[in-house]
Amino acid sequence: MSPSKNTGYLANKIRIAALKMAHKANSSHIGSCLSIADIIAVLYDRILNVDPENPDWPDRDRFLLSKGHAAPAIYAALAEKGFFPTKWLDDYCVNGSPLMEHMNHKVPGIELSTGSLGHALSVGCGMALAAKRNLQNYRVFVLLSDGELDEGSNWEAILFAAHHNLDNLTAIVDYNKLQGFGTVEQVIRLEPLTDKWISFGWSVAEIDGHNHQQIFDKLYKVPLEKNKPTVIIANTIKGKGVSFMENKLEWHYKSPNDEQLQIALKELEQSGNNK
Ligand SMILES: Cc1ncc(C[n+]2csc(CCOP(=O)(O)OP(=O)(O)O)c2C)c(N)n1
Ligand SMILES: [Mg+2]
Repeated sequence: MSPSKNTGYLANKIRIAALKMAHKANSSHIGSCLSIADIIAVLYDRILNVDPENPDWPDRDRFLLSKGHAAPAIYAALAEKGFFPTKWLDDYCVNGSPLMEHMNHKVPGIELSTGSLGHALSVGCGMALAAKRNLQNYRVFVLLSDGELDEGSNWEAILFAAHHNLDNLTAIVDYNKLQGFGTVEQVIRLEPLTDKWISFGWSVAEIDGHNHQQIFDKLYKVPLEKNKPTVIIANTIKGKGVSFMENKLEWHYKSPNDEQLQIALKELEQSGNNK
């Protein structure tokens, strides 16, 4: 199996929409959105079993964005998949719009409001355990950031998931090696990250988080081992796809001005549907 030919197009759409939202709202976190655009495109293309016509369907897969500051990437994907009209994206961060700066569960297709880092993996554990106890077949996917792993609550959830054999739970770590105020290595080092998850009883795979085939190959096969939760450590580049934003700390908080937006859009248009 392969990802569909649509994922390159979808990832590009997500990047373009997120840039426009950040520019118009003068908001932060564009680097964080660009970092996960490829993972989100593959997830919403063929991995997540969700239905835009029936977003609360009880057996749907659950997707939680723990790094809720990257909400525009999810809003863009949901609009593109038909959960709500694309026009809503124009009102990102506008008073009264459901598209709040961080993830808002009142938006169709969003399971959990996030933005305060460190919470969604615990919620995901509860959802996964509930599925087991209620004999439901849905899966739970939680996308975490690397800086977020500094929060101790994650490590409680990591212990809990392994203890309860939650093989219907998959964590994905957006390992872009940058946080808000420095590199992960400078702030609190995570290495050896793979060994840490293994020692906590998880099944681990490491991938290039911008390679659609690699993202698909692992996500399509989860759980990677029976009775164990899975974590995919996705090596990524913060700001990926816009040359002057790639791997630059400042684009965690900065918003593109008119000229920067035009340059960024041009670059993305030229790269086009190339995955
Ligand atoms: C509990 C909590 N503390 C602090 C913040 C402020 N904050 C927003 S993003 C961020 C760090 C971003 O780095 P990382 O977690 O690696 O996310 P990335 O954008 O690189 O994916 C911080 C500290 C927050 N949202 N929640
Ligand atoms: Mg990071």
